[in-house]
Parts: sequence; C-alpha cells; structure tokens
Amino acid sequence: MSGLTTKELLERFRVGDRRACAQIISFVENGAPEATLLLDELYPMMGRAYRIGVTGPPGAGKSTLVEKLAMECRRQGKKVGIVAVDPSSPFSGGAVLGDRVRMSSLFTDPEVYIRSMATRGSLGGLAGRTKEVCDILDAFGKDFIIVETVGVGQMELDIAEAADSTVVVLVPESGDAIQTLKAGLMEIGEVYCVNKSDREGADRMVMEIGTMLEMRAKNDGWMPPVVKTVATTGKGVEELFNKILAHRRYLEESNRLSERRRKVIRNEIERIIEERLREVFYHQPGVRKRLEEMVSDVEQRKVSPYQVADMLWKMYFGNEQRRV
Ligand SMILES: Nc1nc2c(ncn2[C@@H]2O[C@H](COP(=O)(O)OP(=O)(O)OP(=O)(O)O)[C@@H](O)[C@H]2O)c(=O)[nH]1
Ligand SMILES: [Mg+2]
Repeated sequence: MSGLTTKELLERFRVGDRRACAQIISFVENGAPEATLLLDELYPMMGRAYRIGVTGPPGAGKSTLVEKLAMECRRQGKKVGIVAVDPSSPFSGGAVLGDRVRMSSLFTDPEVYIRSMATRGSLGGLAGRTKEVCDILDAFGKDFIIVETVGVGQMELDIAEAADSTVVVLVPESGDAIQTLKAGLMEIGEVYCVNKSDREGADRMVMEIGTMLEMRAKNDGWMPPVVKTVATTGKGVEELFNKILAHRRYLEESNRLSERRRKVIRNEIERIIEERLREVFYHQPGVRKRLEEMVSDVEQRKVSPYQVADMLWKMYFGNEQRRV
C-alpha cells in the first residue's frame, strides 16, 4: 500500500479494498500529514452507519458480546465494523491468540472489519481519533460500527457521546462495585446488559439496575431496558440487539438522532478549533518559558494564576484583549 498516491489510495478504498482502508486508518491514527485531506475526501460518504458503543468493567465479557452482536448483524445481512479501544487483549494483531481464535468466524468474513486501537495516552486526542476511525469505517460502507471501551473515564464518556446507542455491560458479581460505578456507568447507558447471567445473582442485578435507572435524573423519554445475556453461548444477544434497534427507532422517531449528530458535529468543530488555538498559543515564542518562570512566583503567592494567564494572554493578543 505504501507508495500509492492519495488519489490512488482513495480509489481503492472506494471499491472496498480492505488494505486501503487499513492504510487510511493508520494514517489517521498516526496523525500523518495526509490524514486530514483523506478524511475531507471521505466525508461525503459518511453518516450512514449506526454506531454502537459497548462499555463496562474489565472482563465483563464485552469482546465476547461484541463478537456475538456482530454475528447477529451479519445474520441480518448487515455489514459491521468493530473498533476496540485500548483493549487489554486485542482482537487482532495476533498478540493474543486466544482472542483471535474466538473471533475467527468474523475474521474470515469480508464484510466485517475489526480494528484495535491500543494507543491510549500517546499524543492525546485519542477520543477524537476513535471517532475518526469510526468515520472511516462508516465511509467504507459498514451498516453498524461497534466500539468497545473499558469504562469509565473521560475518554469513554467522549466515545459514548459520539455513539448513537451506548450499551453498558455489567455482570452479576458487580454487586457492590456498582456503588462505585454508578456515577459513571449508570449515567451513560441507553441499553443495559447483565452478562454472565449463567452465574448466580443475575436477576437481582437486573432489579438493582432497574431501580437505579428509575432514580436516574434524566431519561429523556427513553427508559433504558436491561437485558440478560450469556455472551459465550449467545443467549440473549438477539434480544440485546433488538433493544438497540428499538433505541435507534426511538431516536429516529423523536428526531433525537439528528439532534445528537448535530451536537457531535458541533463538538468536533469546537475540538478542532480548541486544539489549534492551544497549539498556536503555546507555540508563540516565549510563552512556555514565561509560564515556567511564573510558576514559582505563583507558588510563593506573589501573583495569582489569573494574573499570570493575563500576562501570557497579553504576550499573545496584545493589550486590547482581556480575560473573560
Ligand atoms: N460464564 C461466562 N463467561 C463469560 C461470559 N461472557 C464472557 N465470558 C468469559 O469472560 C472472560 C472475559 O471475556 P472478554 O469478552 O474478554 O471480556 P472483556 O470485557 O472484553 O474484557 P476486557 O476487554 O479485558 O476488559 C472470557 O474468559 C470469556 O470467555 C458469559 O456470559 N458467561
Ligand atoms: Mg475486551
């Protein structure tokens, strides 16, 4: 694939060449110079895929469940993209053979595209990149894109926001842990899944989740359903998928899907501008150095952080602009 011009790469992508798709994703992941142009070119082809975020504690069975959800999509003749963000055991790459074997039926299916992104912490902006990787798979013609993340941090929240439907996967044993989880995970789910329901305590867990959801501040006219699954056997997965589709219908019929997508677009533009502003600001000669120098002054309470920020601001914008 290397050595192709951007135009050639795009031509291959458009006819469904998986290697071209992989190459474009790599460019975007690595922040290569051609990335922006490629994304611009692909933009008109995006917006058709439905995006499902799957999140939950480590080991809850997310990957197994994603595999089964993808199979369900395939059974219905839909094309699927899978993105695993920062997986402890990657789907692809061969690093963990076990995962690869488990996913094997999907690996050989040309209508399924699986990508792991194990780059958390590098260069920042990963949440943005995840969205862009989904965008590429969208342009590639996938009907559904399923994103797996271990939750819940700011990044997962960002990803949840970019997903059309967010599935939260919990297990019967989450029991007490749910207290600590509820702040994050109990807010973002649109469909809840009690996986490993072959184990004891699944029904109690379903009830507890239901109770917590009733107390949730804002449900927007959608009461998140709770589904029991056994990802290893596929039990309950069809129902889970149906609930996701029901959520989709709800979003479409209430006009919320386009509202949400507009919000995502707005956020994205703002994020790009903020990134650029930050970059331009700190690249201004002397700004970083001056900031460092002032830290000890602030530490000794000679000046306040606001006064330092004002000073730096003036270095950049001159006198007429004041802090807001
Ligand atoms: N008993 C039982 N085991 C399950 C079920 N689903 C998944 N597992 C097992 O749980 C383990 C973890 O499954 P994964 O799918 O890798 O879980 P994960 O949430 O993706 O894990 P991380 O990505 O590492 O956070 C594996 O050994 C699975 O076989 C289930 O429904 N019942
Ligand atoms: Mg996993």
